Amino acid sequence: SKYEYDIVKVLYRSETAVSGQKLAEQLNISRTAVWKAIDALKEKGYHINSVSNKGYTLIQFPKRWDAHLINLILEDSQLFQKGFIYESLTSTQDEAEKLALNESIPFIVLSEVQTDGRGRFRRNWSSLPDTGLWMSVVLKPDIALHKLTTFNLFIALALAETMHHYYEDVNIKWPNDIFINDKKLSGFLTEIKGSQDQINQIICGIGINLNTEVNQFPEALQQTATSLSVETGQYIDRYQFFKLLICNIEKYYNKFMHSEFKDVKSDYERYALMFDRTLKYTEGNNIVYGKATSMNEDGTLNVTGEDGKTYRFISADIEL
Ligand code: BTX
Repeated sequence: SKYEYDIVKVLYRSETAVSGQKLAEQLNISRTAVWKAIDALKEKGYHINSVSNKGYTLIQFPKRWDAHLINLILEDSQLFQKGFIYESLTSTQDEAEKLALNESIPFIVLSEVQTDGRGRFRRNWSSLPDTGLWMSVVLKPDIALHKLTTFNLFIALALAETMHHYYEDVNIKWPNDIFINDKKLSGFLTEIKGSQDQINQIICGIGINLNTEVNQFPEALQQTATSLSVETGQYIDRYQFFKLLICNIEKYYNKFMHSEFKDVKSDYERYALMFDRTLKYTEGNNIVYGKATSMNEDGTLNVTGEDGKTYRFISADIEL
């Protein structure tokens, strides 16, 4: 019925159970209409708890992304005004770029499936339905190009902090990935628009495996990829995750705009997985096996190579 979304909205906003009586009064409908709508919502995959004498509580959102719900959550965001939700896209990056032509304020794009999801250097990003979060975040800052170099560092912190809420030992693989137990849980990439040395648009594409089972991953990824549900042993409510993620992106985007990397460097280093172990670093044609020793205040990484030389990487590809 047309009241379903109104009921969801009231339950979502309420911290305590809401009685059928109160819902009926608030929406100016009959108790029967309330029961019917609640039943229909349960049918659609909402977990709604009903306790006699107390009322209804929204326990869990349905599985699929829904534009109403995403925009309901975004009502609490100071940064993002709108969410564009799709069943299937080639890549949320492509769609975000098109939409950005007509939007002057930050927004997000989510798709249930990506048929041509991409990673860095045109690599493929596996984006199955229901299991993950495939999102592009469009930001409209007005910043000098040199400031952009730290953007990825702040985004990595937003992601790591969100996942840390679900799992204790989360790691950042500098500069673009989140790992748990040495397996890839998430990756992101940043595409920009601007002129000369000024940036006025950032499109950050974020991919996170949430409820993927190991055997659902393409075979080539089964040894190297993981999901939050595999690691925690729990089903992840994608809406609750989304809500927390948006909150953290907002928090770290503000930090990016108003402070410097050195202010969060120690937080970053606590998450980082590169220290005290030999890894393979590729930057351009340069391949180095070495151990990261420290980070610099500009976010670059110091690595001592097996050849004894010291390297300072700006953005290397790291293999475990
Ligand atoms: P990346 O180049 O670091 O990672 C791509 C590599 O990661 C692939 O070559 C593959 O080995 C591995 N991989 C592919 N899919 C997965 C997966 N689901 N889980 C774990 N490992 C995987 C990282 O690039 C940036 C990825 C950004 C993805 C988002 S999704 C929303 C947005 N739209 C889009 O097309 N890309 C971004």
